[in-house]
Amino acid sequence: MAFELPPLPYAKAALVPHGMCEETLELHHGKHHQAYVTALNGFVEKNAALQGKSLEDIIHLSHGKADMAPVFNNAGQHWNHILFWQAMSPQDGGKMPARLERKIVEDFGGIAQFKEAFKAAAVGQFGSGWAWLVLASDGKLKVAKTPNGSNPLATGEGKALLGCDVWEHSYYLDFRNRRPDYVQNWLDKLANYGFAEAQMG
Ligand code: MN3
Repeated sequence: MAFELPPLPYAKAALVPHGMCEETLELHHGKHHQAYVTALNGFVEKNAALQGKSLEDIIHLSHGKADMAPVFNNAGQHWNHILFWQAMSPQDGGKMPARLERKIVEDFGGIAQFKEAFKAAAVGQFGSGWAWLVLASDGKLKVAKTPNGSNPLATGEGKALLGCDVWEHSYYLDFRNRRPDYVQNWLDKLANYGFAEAQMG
C-alpha cells in the first residue's frame, strides 16, 4: 500500500480569518506535503526493507542513518504534516480547554510562559524545522524543536501533542520573513488545543 496524502480536515479557505491564506494551504498541502508522500513512495518502491512497514516503523528504522537520510526526511515530513493539519482549527484555534490549561499551568507556570517557551523554540530553530508541545516520558509537558524533517517520535523526546511548521513555506506568503509574528498568531488563533488535550490520553 502506497502512502497517501490525507485530505485537509477543513476547507483551504477556512483559516483565512485566522491568518493563513488559501494559497498557503494550496501550496503547502497540495504541493509540499504531496511531494514528501511521492518521494517516500519512490523510496519504498526501490527498497524491499521498507515495504509493508508503517510510517512510524520507517521513521524509526531510518533515523540517524546517513545512507537513509532522504528516506527519513520524507517519512518524517509526511508524519509531521499529518499532525500539523490536525494541529490547527478554524473553529477552535487558540481556545484553551480546561484540562490542558491546568496541565500547562502546572508544568510551565502559566499560559504566557508556555507560549514564550514555544515561541523561543520556534524562532530559535535555525533554518527549517519544527516546534513541538510534547508529553515527555516523565509525564510532564515540554517544548521541543527539531530541524528539517525530524520530530519527537524519532528523537524520543515524547508524544507530540502539537507541531508548528517553521519552514519558510509555512509562513512566507502570510508573514513574509516575520517568523515570530507567524508563531504568535499560530499559538493565539490557529493552534488546536482541543486536539492536543485529546492526545494527552
Ligand atoms: Mn511544511
